[in-house]
Amino acid sequence: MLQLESTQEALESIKQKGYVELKNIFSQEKVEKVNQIIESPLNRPSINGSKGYIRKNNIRFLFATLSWGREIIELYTHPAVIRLIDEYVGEPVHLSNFRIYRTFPSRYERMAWHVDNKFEDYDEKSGTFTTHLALHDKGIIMIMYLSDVEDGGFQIVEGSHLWSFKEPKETWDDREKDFSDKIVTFNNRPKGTTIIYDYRCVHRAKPYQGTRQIRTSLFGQFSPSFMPVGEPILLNARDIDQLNDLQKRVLKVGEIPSSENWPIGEPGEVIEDLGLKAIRSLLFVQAKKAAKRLGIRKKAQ
Ligand SMILES: O=C(O)CCC(=O)C(=O)O
Ligand SMILES: [Fe+2]
Repeated sequence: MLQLESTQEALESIKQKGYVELKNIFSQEKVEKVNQIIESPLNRPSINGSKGYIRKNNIRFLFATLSWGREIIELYTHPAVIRLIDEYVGEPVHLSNFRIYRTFPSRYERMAWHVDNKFEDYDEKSGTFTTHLALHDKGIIMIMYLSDVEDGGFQIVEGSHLWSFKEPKETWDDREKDFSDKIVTFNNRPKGTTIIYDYRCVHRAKPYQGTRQIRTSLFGQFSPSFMPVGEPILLNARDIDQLNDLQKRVLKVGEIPSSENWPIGEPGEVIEDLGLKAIRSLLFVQAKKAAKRLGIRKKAQ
């Protein structure tokens, strides 16, 4: 558990370097429990009623992230971590964006250097998200590794929270040579490693390919009150009456979301994942219909 002394140290680290790395803030048992809960849904796509993952490029995102178990809510609302974030930001924060995701190595996909001091709007008609930068205020991102990470880890540009907001720029690949000597890489870390950073820091996930290593992580954006409420948080009724006041505040209970859950993937991506199963299912549905038409099979009620 994070104690006050280390809270002060952590605060100083975020102020000066833009980030702090925390180890063992959650018990291994809790991290393992979360891993058990998410394993099945991260192996079946969300499609036509099955609750699983949403796929975008080489990443699978857990559908309805906080609905799967109390342990996940607890990871997002650790009292000492929230106190640290509140203190850094200067006011009570709320969870505006969140995801649990599994990244697969890829030869083609790479995350750009970017900042996270932003929020999205969702347009129902076109089905598109629009991103807006929030340049002048502090907020925090927490990333926790849920798997051991050898390669493809988080990378951050030390001190970049002190200059990135001076330009209205979301992606920074074109400036890499200017900050390459300030890059810190979080590879070779055990599961449970947690990085907390000022969301104005320039950062990315290190591109990686060739190995079979899969990385599972948790992401949370904690924002001050001037930022919109953010994504809808879908909770299981089982967990609601156990929420304490701090959790209710962080999880924005009673507030109207300002966006949709990001991302919304192309149906084609999960159909590709299903492969032959998708074709078998399509043939099965067609055969059933034909059998009913021909009177070989009784119509379902
Ligand atoms: O997973 C990572 O290492 C970085 C993720 C990230 O920057 C993001 O999702 O905005
Ligand atoms: Fe990011």
